[in-house]
Amino acid sequence: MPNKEKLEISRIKEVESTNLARDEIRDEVIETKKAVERDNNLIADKIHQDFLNNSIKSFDIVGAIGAGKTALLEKIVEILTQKYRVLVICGDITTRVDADRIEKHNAETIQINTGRECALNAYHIHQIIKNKNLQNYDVIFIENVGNLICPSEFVLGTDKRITVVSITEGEWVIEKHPMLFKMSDIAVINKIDLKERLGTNVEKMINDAKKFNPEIEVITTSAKTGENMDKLLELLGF
Ligand SMILES: Nc1nc2c(ncn2[C@@H]2O[C@H](COP(=O)(O)OP(=O)(O)O)[C@@H](O)[C@H]2O)c(=O)[nH]1
Ligand SMILES: [Mg+2]
Repeated sequence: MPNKEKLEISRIKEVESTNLARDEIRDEVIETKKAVERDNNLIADKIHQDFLNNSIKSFDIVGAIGAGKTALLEKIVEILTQKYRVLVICGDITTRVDADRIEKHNAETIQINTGRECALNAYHIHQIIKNKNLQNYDVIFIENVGNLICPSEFVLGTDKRITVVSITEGEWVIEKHPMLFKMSDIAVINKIDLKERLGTNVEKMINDAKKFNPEIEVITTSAKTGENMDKLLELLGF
C-alpha cells in the first residue's frame, strides 16, 4: 500500500476513535442504537403474531461461520418435509449457496443477501413474508448470517432461537459470547463426531451455556453422522 494511503487510513482511524471517545457522540450512538432496537422489536412482534395467526412453528438459527447450521438444517428439513410444509430463509452477505443446499431436501428456500450487514434483522424478514401467503407453511426456519456477535442485537420474531457452535471452534467459544446464549432457547454443540480426535472439553462448553442461561436446552449433535438429530427434533417440538 502506498505511504500516502497508509497515512490517510491511520488518520481516519484516529479521528474515529477520538470521536467515539467524546461523551456527546457516545451518547448519540447509544440513543440511535436503542431506537433501532425498538423499531426492530416492533417489527419482530408483528412477524411473530403473523406466524402465530397462521399456526406456524418458527425458529431462527444463529452461529459462527462453518459451525454446521446449514448441514443441520439439511438433516432437519429432510425429515420434516415428509410431513410438513417447510420454508427456509437463509441469510448471507452474498451467494445462494446455503439456499441451494437446503432446497435439495424438498423445502422451499429464500436467500437474503445482506451485502455489508453482518446479521439479519426483523425488517429483512418482514420484507420476505409480506409477499408470502403464510397459510402455505407449517414450519419456518431462518438461518442467520454466520456470526456470533451481530445477531444478538436483533430478534427476528420466531418462537425459538437456536445457537449453533461446533467443537472445532474450541471450548472457549461459548464463554466468549455470553449475549447470544442469554437470548437463545437451545444451544447446539455440533461436530461431536470429532470429539475424540480434537479432545475439546465439551463439558465446559455445556456448563458455560447453562451458566449464562439456566433455562437453555443444550444438546450435542453431529450433522455428519446424524447423532442426536432425533433429540434435536424433539426439542423443536416435533
Ligand atoms: N465432521 C463434521 N463436519 C460437519 C458437521 N456439520 C457440518 N460439518 C461440515 O462443516 C462445514 C461447514 O458446514 P455448514 O453447514 O456450511 O456450516 P454453516 O456455515 O454454519 O452453515 C461443511 O464442510 C460441513 O460438511 C458435523 O457434525 N461433523
Ligand atoms: Mg450456512
